[in-house]
Formats: sequence, C-alpha cells, structure tokens
Amino acid sequence: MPGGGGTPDLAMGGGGDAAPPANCGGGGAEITAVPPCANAGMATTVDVPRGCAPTVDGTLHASEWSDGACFVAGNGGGALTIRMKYAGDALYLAASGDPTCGCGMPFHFDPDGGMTLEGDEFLVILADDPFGADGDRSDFVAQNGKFTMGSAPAGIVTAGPPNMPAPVRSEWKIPLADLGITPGQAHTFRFAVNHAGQTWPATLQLAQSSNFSSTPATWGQVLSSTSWK
Ligand SMILES: [Ca+2]
Ligand SMILES: [Ca+2]
Repeated sequence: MPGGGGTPDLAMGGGGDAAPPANCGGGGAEITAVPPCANAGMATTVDVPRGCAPTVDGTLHASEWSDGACFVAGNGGGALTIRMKYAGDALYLAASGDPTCGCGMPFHFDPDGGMTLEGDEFLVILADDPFGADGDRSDFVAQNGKFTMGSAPAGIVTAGPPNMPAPVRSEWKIPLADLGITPGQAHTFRFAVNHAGQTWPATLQLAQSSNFSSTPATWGQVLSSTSWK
C-alpha cells in the first residue's frame, strides 16, 4: 500500500465530518457524452479526486463532470468513457458510449478490493438501450461464488435519459459506505465495467458464456491518494 509512515492522524477534532461538498455550478448546455479523456491510457488503477457534487438527474453538464478522473473501457464501437470523483459522503460517476447491442452494461464493485468472489461484490447492470430513467437497472450480488439476482447496497442512484438515448449515458451516486470507505482512511476498492466486450480494465476476464466477470483479481483498483476527504 502506498503512503503511510506509520504516524496516526490526530483524529480528535471535528468528529471526522468534512465540510459539506460544494455543488457543481449549474448552467451551460446539456452535454450528451461524458467529457473526453485528455489521456486515457491502459491503467488498471484510478486515483479518484475530490470534486464538486453533481446533480444526479440524468442530464450531464460539463460543469459537473470535467473534474472527475477519466478512463475508458475499450475503443471503437461500444467503448465507454467514464468519469469518477467523490464529494462529501458519496462517490459519483458518469458513463457514456454508443449503444451497440441492446444488451446490459455490468458495472462491477468489490468493496473490500479482494481477489475472489467472497460475498461482498455486486453488479449494477444498466441497459444500453434503456426505456426507463434509471437505465433499466438490475442488480446482482455474489453468493456462493457466483452472481445471482439481488439488491446492491442501499442508496445507489442511477439516472439517465429514458427512451433509448444515443449516446447512452448515466450519472451515478454511490454512498462511500457502500464501498467500504471511511472518509479520512486509505481504502482501495475494485471496479470493472463491460459493454459488448469492451472492458475496463482492458485485461478484465469475463466469465465464460456471460458478459460479466467473476474474477475480481482482474478488476481495476480505485483509490484516493487523499484518503477520501
Ligand atoms: Ca446532472
Ligand atoms: Ca470482495
């Protein structure tokens, strides 16, 4: 693990709560795709910055998403661009790409950042041709070493334009607690996404005969070098 030095913080004051996050400035035109990455390499680790708190209403604005870490799943048809950041007690992400398959886009989360499916992992799957404003979301949870339909941890919100938008796009709010994160403490969780075989990370191993991965060891790692505060 990075950092350290072994000196515990003097965590007495303040009760641990940071000031309320600044909301992203409103205004500006709607954008139909996530702001493109200046440099989206082949990294498998993302250092998530603190940013402004977006409004998770399914309408993207440059003022909401330009300050997020940027990475891409694949290239060419089906590729997704993703922005990710945190503010206050939540992680925020936005994703966009071209609909290609009338299929699901599984977003994979492993709060404890482990190597195998030991039970805390979950999938939130959005359709790439959604009719509903929640992206036609369905959830799966890991149970007995495989994913089965269930409920992801409470408080996760997904929002996007309904009625088969192109590009297909979504905004997300995920409570940090759902990812095992305590603000002020270092924590790395695992994340992966797949859309029609376009994946982040590029080395994601998909389960045979399915479009998701049951191998957290091949998922990417997401951390905050400022310890989520
Ligand atoms: Ca918004
Ligand atoms: Ca795990």
